[in-house]
Amino acid sequence: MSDAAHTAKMLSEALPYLQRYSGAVVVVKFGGNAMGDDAAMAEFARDIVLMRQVGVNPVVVHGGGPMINEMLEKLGIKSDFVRGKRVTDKATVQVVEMILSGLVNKRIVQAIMDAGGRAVGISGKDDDLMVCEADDPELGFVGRPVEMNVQVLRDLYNAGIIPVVAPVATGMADNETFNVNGDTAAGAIAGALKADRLLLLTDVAGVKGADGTVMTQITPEEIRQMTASGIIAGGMIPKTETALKALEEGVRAVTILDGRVANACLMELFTDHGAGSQIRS
Ligand code: X2W
Repeated sequence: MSDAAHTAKMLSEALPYLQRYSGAVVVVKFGGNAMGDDAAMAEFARDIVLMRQVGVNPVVVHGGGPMINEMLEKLGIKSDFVRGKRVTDKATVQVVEMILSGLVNKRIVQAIMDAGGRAVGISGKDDDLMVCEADDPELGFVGRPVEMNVQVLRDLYNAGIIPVVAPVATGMADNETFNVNGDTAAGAIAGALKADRLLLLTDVAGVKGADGTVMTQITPEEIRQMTASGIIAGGMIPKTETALKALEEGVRAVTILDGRVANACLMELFTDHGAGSQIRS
């Protein structure tokens, strides 16, 4: 088959998926480990703009852990993680906000604009999108979302603008800033929007079962059993916990997938094969 015929066939095969997701709200968590170089960033942005072009309402929520680490190191600030979350003191939270709301957020906004889309970068502070309490006294200024005000996101996507959200939030008291785990923030936003899909883009292929291969479909019950038996461990735990919570809050399906794979989001939404591990009841 010629290249042109192949491309036309692919587009034709995508029709049922394009129809299914027209008007859908898809929250995409773009983790720092999935970001890669400028070419990978440009490709991610193209996928997001394509989603928007075919009538999906994408909402991007990003991380940036490795970029925060790099700046903390430059500044000589030591940083520890407890149960997958960064212990965050006053000096650290300032660096987190600078890097996430500044550097990383604007890099993604710029990439989406370069791909021909419209994007506006905000953080959980803007319009009180995500109001937090301290998650755990041991972690300092790490926030747990307690109040979500997602109308600003609807206003943006209804106007044709792709929201890009940094996981930094306001506290209940004045002048508090919280560092929120990116997966937690994406799950809370997807739950509050009752999104059709939450895609968690990371640097592993998905959730591995007892035999070490990636499971393509998993139920919440299987996740609970695999966590209890230690098959799901380490950095995967915050992701699967986020997935279960988002499903409870009304998200239809959550997929954990490798964001470094070319066109990961498109493969997941618009092909028979999908990508990564999809969790749904
Ligand atoms: C994260 C926020 C960034 C993040 C941090 O300080 O690294 C907490 O751990 P990735 O790239 O998605 O890991 N916050 C509380 O989640 O980045």
